Amino acid sequence: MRITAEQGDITEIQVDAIVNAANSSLLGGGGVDGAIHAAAGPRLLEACQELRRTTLPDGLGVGDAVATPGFDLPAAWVVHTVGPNRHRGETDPALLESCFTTSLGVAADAKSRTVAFPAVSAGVYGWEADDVARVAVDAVRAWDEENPAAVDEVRFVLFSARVLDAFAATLET
Ligand code: AR6
Repeated sequence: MRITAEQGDITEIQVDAIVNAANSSLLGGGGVDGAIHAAAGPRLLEACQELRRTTLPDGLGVGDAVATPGFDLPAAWVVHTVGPNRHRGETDPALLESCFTTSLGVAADAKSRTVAFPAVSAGVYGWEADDVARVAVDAVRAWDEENPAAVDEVRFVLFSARVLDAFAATLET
């Protein structure tokens, strides 16, 4: 698997699946979640509302993931995951690791060969970028070892230069 890091806006990335740092409601929010809903168009919110009415009446759990189409996005799929929120005392790295591994599994089940991730939990949810980078890179590498050739490429698409630096440094180790 090729694993890269770049600075950019994940809503513009041409991959099979982009991952959304959502919240349990799946009904949108700020940050990357707001940007993805704005770029995908209103059908994304309708698809999320449908999930809430059917399979996820209580919302999506922390560390879990679910796919919807990408609608107006260049990406075919959006894989929504919910990162741990440090401000609520969710400090267990296993929860964040699960966001990355579960999202890769959901993306692979949807036949995605290329997947883009943001820095889940590194914004509103208060995790340090260096910690997110370490957990994310280790999780993706471990998932690739367990699922050889299931996904060809993971791109970490980071909004700020500071977060890109954290991921680039981690990828060198
Ligand atoms: N492309 C890539 N990365 C982005 C983009 C973008 N367009 N926009 C922001 N980021 P956050 P969280 C970066 O807060 O910490 C929402 O309200 C951002 O700079 O989006 O998991 C949800 O609804 C940061 O580095 O996600 C939840 O309530 C990273 O994405 C809550 O925020 C994650 O920041 C989730 O918080």
